[in-house]
Amino acid sequence: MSFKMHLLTGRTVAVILLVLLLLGVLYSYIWRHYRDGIFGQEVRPADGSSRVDFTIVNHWFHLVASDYLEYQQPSIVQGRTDVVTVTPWLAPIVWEGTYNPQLLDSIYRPQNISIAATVFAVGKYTKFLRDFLETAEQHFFVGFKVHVYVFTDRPKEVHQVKMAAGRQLTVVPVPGSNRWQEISARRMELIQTLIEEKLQNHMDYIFCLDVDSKFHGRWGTESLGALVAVIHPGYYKDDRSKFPYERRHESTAYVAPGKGDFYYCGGAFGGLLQEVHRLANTCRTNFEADAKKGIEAAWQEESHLNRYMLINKPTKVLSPEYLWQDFKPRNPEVRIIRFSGVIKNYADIRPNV
Ligand code: 48C
Repeated sequence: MSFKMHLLTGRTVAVILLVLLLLGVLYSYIWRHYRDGIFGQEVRPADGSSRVDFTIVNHWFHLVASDYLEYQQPSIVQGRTDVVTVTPWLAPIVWEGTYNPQLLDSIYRPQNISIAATVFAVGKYTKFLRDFLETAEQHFFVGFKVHVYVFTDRPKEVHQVKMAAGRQLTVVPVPGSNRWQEISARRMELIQTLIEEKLQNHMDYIFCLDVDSKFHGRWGTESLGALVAVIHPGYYKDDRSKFPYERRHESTAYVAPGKGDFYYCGGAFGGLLQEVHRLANTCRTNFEADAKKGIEAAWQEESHLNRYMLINKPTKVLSPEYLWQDFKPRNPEVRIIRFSGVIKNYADIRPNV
């Protein structure tokens, strides 16, 4: 074979070897990446045996209790018999006396979690901010990193509340409106945008709360979950046929007769950022679709939230302790009122301009 032929064959062999080498590198990269997945890393101890060490990436999967805490032995045969504490889809229903606050705080404190809270005070509703903010400092996730976002068209009227270390407040200016329905409904869009533009990758949880309310008792780590709903104090003993759902099937918030789990309130909901983002985005999209057809659901975004939660079951349900109404006498099963809507003189706060 001529010298030229030898050269050609040599080059061909070299190219084939190079391609094989690259394929080998690519294959091992893909295999390693695939094998590690999102929940665990393959750890190869010195002896070469392979052990998969699952590193839990989500803190709410992994509840590590501290060793030092002494607490009363829990029981699975003795507990509250006057209320139901779990839903048919096995989500906890949080009532006083069904959990240990110190144990929960000792689990969550080392995880350094952060909680955002949104509150809207548009128009004359700024008058509720002082009590809302002052009582939040006393009861809402005390001892944890909290960032309150106040949406208002009157930034100068936001009460300057003294906040503990690790807690802060940001005022978000928004345009006013002379329709309270519009203000209430617009919250979903503003929550969605806030999560997209400011909160994602910075905060872990978010709770969205009505401003015309005050805290009276602990609201803390017992309320944490992926998607958290609060049962409305006005309907928690009623048959679902009495729930004020949107009943026009033209509306995207429609709930058919004979359907429904619990009636949830629009004035308090929360959960992991990505879950609340999905809820807010869905409610906003559906609200806008209705508006295009000239439909406004019976109770605005609360109707859309109830439709959403009927399909996307909440992973934790808070009892009416978490949003009562001051004008209602306290029922015996409500051992503590944690957060409650204040009595309002609508002449004072409407119209809104
Ligand atoms: O900020 C206002 N201004 C209004 O004029 C009307 C409603 N709102 C916000 O929307 C407040 O944050 C209210 O808490 C919320 C709607 N909820 C209520 O009006 C009663 N809690 C049902």
